[in-house]
Amino acid sequence: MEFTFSQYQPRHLEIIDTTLREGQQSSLLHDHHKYFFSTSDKVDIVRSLILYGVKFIELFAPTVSTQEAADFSAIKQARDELITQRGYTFLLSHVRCHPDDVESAVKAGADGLNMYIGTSDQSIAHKHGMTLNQITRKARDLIEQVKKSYPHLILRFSGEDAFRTREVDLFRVYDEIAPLVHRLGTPDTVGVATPAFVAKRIRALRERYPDTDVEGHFHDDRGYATINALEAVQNGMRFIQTTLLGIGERSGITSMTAIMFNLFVDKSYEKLDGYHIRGSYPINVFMADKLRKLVPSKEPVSLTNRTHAAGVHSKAVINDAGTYEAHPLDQFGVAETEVLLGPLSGWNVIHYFLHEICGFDIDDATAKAVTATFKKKVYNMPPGTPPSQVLISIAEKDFGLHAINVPDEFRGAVVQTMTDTANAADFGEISHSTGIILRSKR
Ligand code: HCA
Ligand code: CU
Repeated sequence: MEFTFSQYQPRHLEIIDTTLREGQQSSLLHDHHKYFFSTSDKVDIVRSLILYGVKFIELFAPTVSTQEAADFSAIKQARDELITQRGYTFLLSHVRCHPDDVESAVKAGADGLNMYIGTSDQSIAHKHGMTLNQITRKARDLIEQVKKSYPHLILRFSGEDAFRTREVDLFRVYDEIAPLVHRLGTPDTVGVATPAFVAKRIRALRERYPDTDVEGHFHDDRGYATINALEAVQNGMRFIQTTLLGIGERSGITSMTAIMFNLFVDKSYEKLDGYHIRGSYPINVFMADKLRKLVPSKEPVSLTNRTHAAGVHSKAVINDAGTYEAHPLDQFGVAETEVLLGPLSGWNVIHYFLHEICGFDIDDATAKAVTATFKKKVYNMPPGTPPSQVLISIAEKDFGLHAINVPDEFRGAVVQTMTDTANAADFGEISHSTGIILRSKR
């Protein structure tokens, strides 16, 4: 049976993931000589997002390349396989207001179209040269045509560079388009918006178009992608575009788990309805692994925020983790039991643990070899042995790894606690040759 958007009751917050569209425009893919995600990477990413609870996934228009067109059907199949388990997930195609893009998306089986045309002076002068009247007419004619031919599609229209578009200009275009679409986008294409500006703009749009949802997409050029998204959501924006780890063009956009985490801290629990927040750190590690990098230290849902290096801090943390950990990161899966070390750990996690946390001098190839040994031994661990202890022993005894020299004042320091209860009896302390102590759940 066909499922349509009209049967769907949107939640308080709907994440529109654009890791495979905006995210693929990230220079990180080039830095890591990867350039694009493989088909199986894409399928894995889509599956993870669906299991996390995301219901809207944005993809490129199939006209972008033959590879993107081919991948669309692989992604669609992965989506279909999860319908029974997780419900329906809508695949949206990011299209220019151009019939070729629209036709290709419809043919590929997209559930909706995310259409856009630049509306700022900069877009008008340097991108397409159309006047606001021409933009409006072009978008309106195409959308009316699309609605007639494909009434089931979910439609969104964005004035690209909306935050450098004067409010009167945006209204002039949106007044005509709003009655025709489900959502109006407000992309901060070049990352100029401030939280106060976002609040004002979103309130104005909500007031003028009370029957049309607004959608956000905030670039991080000023480091405001998280706070701007939060401000928008708190001012009535229901749909927000994010990517895993916030990857995207230049410094990227809002990270999915960063906004989820902040909503939790702000007690906006109703907005987290239907999302598997405990899967937040696992999905970040998974994405980092796909990018051949570590979860960035600036990512709120990261192990870094549970890592304590300074001796005085560590001492306090031993007494009570709350001294330097104000936030419930364990609820977001930053806990050893969720992700860190076990038979399913990838070599990236093992590398992260041994290099970043234990301070071992270890390269990628050795990390892969250690991982293989660990996976064999971890199944034979006696109950109650922390996996970290097994791993450290493999690194030191089987591979002869040496720790980077740790200055005396930090020896005896606790670098990490991954504790999610206050019961000290649950915790073990592991020392290794660096003289640093890890404190983790037994
Ligand atoms: C782009 C620009 C875009 C579009 C966002 C949107 C932006 O790369 O095409 O469609 O709402 O930041 O404006 O990502
Ligand atoms: Cu963008």
